[in-house]
Amino acid sequence: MSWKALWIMGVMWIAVACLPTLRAQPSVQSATPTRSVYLPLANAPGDATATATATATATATATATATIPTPPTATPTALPTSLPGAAIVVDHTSVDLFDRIPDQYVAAARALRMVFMDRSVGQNTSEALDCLAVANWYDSPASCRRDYDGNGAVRTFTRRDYESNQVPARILFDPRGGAFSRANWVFELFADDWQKMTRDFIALLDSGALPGSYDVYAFQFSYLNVEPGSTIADQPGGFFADNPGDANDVYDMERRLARRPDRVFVYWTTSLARGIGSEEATRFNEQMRQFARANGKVLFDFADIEAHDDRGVPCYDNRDGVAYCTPAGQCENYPDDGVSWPAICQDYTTETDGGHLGSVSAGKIRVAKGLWVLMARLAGWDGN
Ligand SMILES: [Ca+2]
Ligand SMILES: [Ca+2]
Ligand SMILES: [Ca+2]
Repeated sequence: MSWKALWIMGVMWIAVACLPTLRAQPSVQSATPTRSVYLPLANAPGDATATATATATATATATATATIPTPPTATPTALPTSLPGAAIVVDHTSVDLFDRIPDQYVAAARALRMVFMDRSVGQNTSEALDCLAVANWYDSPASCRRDYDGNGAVRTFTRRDYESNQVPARILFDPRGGAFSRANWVFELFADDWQKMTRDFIALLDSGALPGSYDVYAFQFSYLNVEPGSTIADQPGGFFADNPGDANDVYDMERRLARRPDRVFVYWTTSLARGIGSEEATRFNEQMRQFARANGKVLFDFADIEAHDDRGVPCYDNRDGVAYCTPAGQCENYPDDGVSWPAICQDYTTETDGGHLGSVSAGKIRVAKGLWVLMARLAGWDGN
């Protein structure tokens, strides 16, 4: 499949995203699994030893660009380091490492060619990568410089605020003069119900469209894939169950990924919303973490970053007996349902039930920092 076809599919997915979420589930999911979910997988990519030819140099990338680049067409190169035999996990405790990435690993990370596929929150993530790619903090788009003031309103901070040290730390970053170019990191829209996403991603692997010339690749299930009623975490039947038949679970995906040990597939936990916060989201993301640990996978724990504020305090769903009103005056005041499911912090979105990251900046800045930490680790940084 060509990238043009992929782009057209992305447009179609946008259209699909506007339709009601599909709930119908294939009957095959009630069948008994033949393998339990957390067994280490044989022949996983993480077991392979990479034949590394390091070509990641500081000269490999241009200065920051605000537009999504066209996919690289250069000859593939191997990753500059051996693939990790043990899991690399980037979660909310990793975000502050962003400031400690050595310059040489910033350069190596930006030379890696990466593609991630996702729904609307992925677009937010892509925009957040653009935030970090500026030469000066105050040059970033306004959507990178917003935070709540003390009264629940949203304020855009400016160069004047920056120069008088009035900018909240959680929306600040040091762009090192434009070192964080994401020109080699491509975002593609990818959205549907979880079964079709799994099937479609496997089809992309089978056709050779992915990883293509990329070093690192990923897709994320969105919070709409883990809303109440989702079967994604079912045992049997869910993504981490060994379901009968092909192209319907992680085992089928892993068989394909194992054919490209010279590439890194990064698993992501889901995005979260104020209302999702759900049992399904919590179970799926916990399954993801256990799977990654048990199999030595690379995990970007997006949900964990979203569900902790910048001081590390966990955040839970909006059915909490706490009223919230958006700056535009739309309010929710759901009664406390007695259960606390991890959810995106209200600090990171102005939505009452959703979880988009553009209206206030702290969440998406933290996500983008975390992604840089992950890419630097893949580029060989030990994280210390
Ligand atoms: Ca299967
Ligand atoms: Ca509430
Ligand atoms: Ca609750």
